Amino acid sequence: MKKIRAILLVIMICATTIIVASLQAYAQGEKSSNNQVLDSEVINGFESRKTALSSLRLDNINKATISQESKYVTQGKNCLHICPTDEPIEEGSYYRDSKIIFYPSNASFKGVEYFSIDIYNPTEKARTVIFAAEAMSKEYIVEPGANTLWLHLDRARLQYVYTNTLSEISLTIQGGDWKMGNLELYIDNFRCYYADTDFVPYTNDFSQDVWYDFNEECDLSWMLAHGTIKSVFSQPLFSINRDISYIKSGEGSLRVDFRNTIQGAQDTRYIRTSDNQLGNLNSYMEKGGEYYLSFPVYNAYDHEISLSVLIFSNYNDEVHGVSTVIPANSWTGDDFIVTLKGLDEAFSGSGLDVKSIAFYFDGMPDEGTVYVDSIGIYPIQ
Ligand SMILES: [Ca+2]
Ligand SMILES: [Ca+2]
Repeated sequence: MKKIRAILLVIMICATTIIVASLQAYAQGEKSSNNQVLDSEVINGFESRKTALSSLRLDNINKATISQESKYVTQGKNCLHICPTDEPIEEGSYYRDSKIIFYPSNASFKGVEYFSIDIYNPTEKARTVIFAAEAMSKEYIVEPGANTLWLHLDRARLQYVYTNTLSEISLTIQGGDWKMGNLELYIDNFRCYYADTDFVPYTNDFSQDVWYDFNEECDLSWMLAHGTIKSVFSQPLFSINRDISYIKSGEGSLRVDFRNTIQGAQDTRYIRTSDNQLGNLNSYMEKGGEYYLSFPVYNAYDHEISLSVLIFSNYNDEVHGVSTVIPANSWTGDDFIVTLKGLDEAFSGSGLDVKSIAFYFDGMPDEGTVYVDSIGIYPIQ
């Protein structure tokens, strides 16, 4: 029995050593990929007010200063201290989201695989923040005390990173009720980590009849929130769904979570395809035009909702549209289509230069989910 205890003790000590070693590596800001420690570079260490602030833009942040408090510094001697909310404007009021935009200038972004940033929250309330680089963004809860946020760049999605044109990286702190108390954060050690792996550039094949089947994570790159977005924390959230209950074709569908603002107001219920990322409709007209556009949508709300699908021309006009009502927990009907000939008429024979297809949902003040299975063009049987 003693022997077993001794063995267990050795195992426990070994396990603890491994955990401590990993935590130390983590605390030192190292990031490994395939067990290799990646090279990293400090993008902003907030060492002097001049260097820290010359590469930043602060929106809605009343106070940003350089702090020397060693408790909060994780790199060099100084860090950035921000207080987006000094005092409430009036009882019951909310303060807005606060955004810090970094304009990186001292690092090449060729091959960047991760960004990281250390945030110390000296208050007792957890805060919600979004760390974003172009189309890649992630929501985090910043707990009281020390936090390190890691943003993984899906380089297949962000091919343009390789042209070094990553124009801004941002950290947005969610606004809230002033009763939550003062918002105060310390930020330091904003770093990028270079990749040691290759990636396969992603392209969408628009020569096929199904332009989007939402089978790949990369397909998320081609859909956007549309209309006036009230907050990044409540804009529509896109993800690839794998639950076959909400798939009509292929292996995935686009899941869209519609959300409300922290004050309970409805954020935009509109989404659309990226500009000029569709197949060539004129080529289908040349083949006789006996085709239709199809875009099955599932309503996962427990009540009926309305949907209008609008086709935008290159001149940004809503040229053509169709509307329907989708019952609770149902797909749009098979007749919810746009015929190519109908579209051609709407374009008055000037050529089918379609810029974007937009989905305008309506009748859902509450938060909920819809799924878009695919967007494609099919021959009329
Ligand atoms: Ca520093
Ligand atoms: Ca699909």
